[in-house]
Amino acid sequence: MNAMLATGGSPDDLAQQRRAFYDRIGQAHCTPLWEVLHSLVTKEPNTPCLPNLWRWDQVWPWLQESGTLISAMEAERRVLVLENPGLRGRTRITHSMYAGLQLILPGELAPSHRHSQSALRFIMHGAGAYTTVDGERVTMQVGDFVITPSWTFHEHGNESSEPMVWLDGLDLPVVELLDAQFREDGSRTATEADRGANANLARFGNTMKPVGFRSRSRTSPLFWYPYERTREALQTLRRSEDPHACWGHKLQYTNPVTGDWAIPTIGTFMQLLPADFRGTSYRSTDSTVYVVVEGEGRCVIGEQVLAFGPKDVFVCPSWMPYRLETSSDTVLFSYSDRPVQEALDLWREQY
Ligand code: GTQ
Repeated sequence: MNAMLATGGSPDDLAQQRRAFYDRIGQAHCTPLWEVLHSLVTKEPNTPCLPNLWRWDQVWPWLQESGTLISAMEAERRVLVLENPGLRGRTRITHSMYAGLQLILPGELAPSHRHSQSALRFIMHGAGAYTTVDGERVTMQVGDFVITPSWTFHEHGNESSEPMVWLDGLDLPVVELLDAQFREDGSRTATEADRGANANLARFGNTMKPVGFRSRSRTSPLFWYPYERTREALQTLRRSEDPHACWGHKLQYTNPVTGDWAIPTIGTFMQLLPADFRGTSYRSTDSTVYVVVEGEGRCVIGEQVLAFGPKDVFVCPSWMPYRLETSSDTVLFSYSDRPVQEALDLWREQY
């Protein structure tokens, strides 16, 4: 027997001695690594995140019901959070990303505030509601991708005659992990300083920028990426190149001034999969949230087949292989923490 080990006792004695030792050092907030080493430093990602699909047909009536129970003003943000089944109670769709469906009814206003978290809006239903970014108003259409950069005042309003729903994607869990969150209520109202997003698109949306422009943040100065343009780009690609075996025709949204990600903490993408596409298996370390814009198909992941249609949302956890298949032309928006992983030299993919 090793001379350094406590000698003379039975295995039971040793187990008891160890437990007593752990208790003793535990009182001073110390704990032995060897009891947890292999669940801590795992061979591969060991995410609690599970694959799941949220069907629009199921959540839309609940969104409408939420509209009868609380106003946008009272709620501040009237949102149904999409909570990953493996992360219940933790207000997130993946370990690192938040997703919620926000409803704003005709005539409503969701009041101004700002926070450290970055947000994206991906428009799913309705037409003509707006959001503001430091007083600049964007009127949103289905399929548009809109950025609310970190620490910019934003409010949402609906002067149209129909309800509007968009998906909110935020980096809340990342900012929480880092304990770097701040928030502040705003006093701006929709009537002040609304200049319209067309000027934003004119400044930054044409592979040009205003002379003398200097960025003050890493977030894209372009905050509105209209679907019309994205859709046309994908359609043009489809005519000029073969689809990638895993992801079809796929573009990532960029900050047009730096060429880097549009949001420093959230990678955003749009892809077109032709009808009857049979994607090959793919996996990556960034758990990914998909929003179906157009088309029908399925995501085959593990033992599950997630059959999707327009406005459904589904999630593919880190490092789980999955295949995308379609029955009609399909457009998918997606987002993940890829920029964070890339910045830290952690991101991996395999196909
Ligand atoms: O619109 O500002 O879904 O602050 C969660 C937190 C939306 C928003 C959310 C937020 C917002």
